[in-house]
Amino acid sequence: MQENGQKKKILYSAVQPSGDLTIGNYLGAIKNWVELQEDYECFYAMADMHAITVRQDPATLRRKTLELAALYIACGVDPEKCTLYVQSNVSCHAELAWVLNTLTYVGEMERMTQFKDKSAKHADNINMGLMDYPVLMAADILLYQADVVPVGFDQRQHLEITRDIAVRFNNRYSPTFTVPEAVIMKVGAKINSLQEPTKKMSKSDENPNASVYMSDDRDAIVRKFRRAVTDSDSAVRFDPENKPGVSNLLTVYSAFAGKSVEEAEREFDGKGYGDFKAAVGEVVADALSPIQSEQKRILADKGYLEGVLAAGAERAYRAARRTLSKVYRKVGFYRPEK
Ligand code: ATP
Ligand code: LTN
Repeated sequence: MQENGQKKKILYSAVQPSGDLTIGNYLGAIKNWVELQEDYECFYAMADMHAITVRQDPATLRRKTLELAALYIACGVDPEKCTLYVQSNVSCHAELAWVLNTLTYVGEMERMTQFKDKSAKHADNINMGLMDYPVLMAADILLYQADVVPVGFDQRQHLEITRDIAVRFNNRYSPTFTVPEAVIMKVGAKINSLQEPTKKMSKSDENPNASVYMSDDRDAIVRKFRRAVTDSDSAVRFDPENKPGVSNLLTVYSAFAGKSVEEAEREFDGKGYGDFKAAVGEVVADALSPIQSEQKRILADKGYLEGVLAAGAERAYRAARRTLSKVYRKVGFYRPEK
């Protein structure tokens, strides 16, 4: 309940515990979650069921799931205010995805940009799960009747298909799902690679210099920004079309320093790329260092983290089950009275 007695709107988001998170994941998603948690009833998941659509080492996946939970909390997600849980702990996700599959067309899934990209990248493992990924994501969101879903720019298409599936179900049966809105921030929704600044920064990039990881130490951070690809002119000016490298660094700097891009441009007016890149490295390292120590502290407290995730799974299950029971009734699944 809000102070004015109105029910809070519902927010849902998730990140896959695959690989090490980059500052793109942080700026595009998690940083905004922290800002939004005061105003919404929030559900934040570790999407391990999505992660296995590409091959994962089991022990690593389990470890990364806990590390991701600790990272959410270290970034400021408050488990007292939000429901934080592991996707596979709530069986309703897979169950709703099955029903939604029957309202989704193969052609639609084949056209998804991420499916095409990941199929090209993992040509030896184009599995059904990879293709069905957006339907599972729709199930995640619709189970909780989410009003808003804060994600980075690359997830926009998945949100569109989620809305289509929700409307389709509501029309075929009767109003059941809230049709969610994507929340894509103006700054930080697409952080690009430091080596190929027209491509998104990705946690699965093979070149370690292309991405800054949330776990990188100060030396690595400063070094990666120093080596970031820029153009040959030397003005620190925001112009994504002609100066993608510098513009990407200005976005990173302004997001971490809490300044507007214009302010950042003024600050580096007349200074060369060397000074600018060093300043970006410092501001990012200063921001990440307390998050890293906090994550380490939380991970060492196994009992605490387990308690948070057990309570989160239970709360999530209760909300999800309510929606799933409604869905099963509407599609005509028989259930014995006793
Ligand atoms: P992968 O590269 O392994 O496919 P990913 O880095 O895209 O993974 P996800 O778990 O798919 O990571 O995404 C988690 C969240 O981070 C999503 O909301 C996504 O939109 C956001 N995100 C990912 N990369 C960026 C980026 N470069 N800039 C801004 N947001 C991003
Ligand atoms: N596919 C998302 C992760 C994700 C997600 C979700 C995001 C899984 N389920 C539900 C928002 C809502 C990604 O960011 N790659």
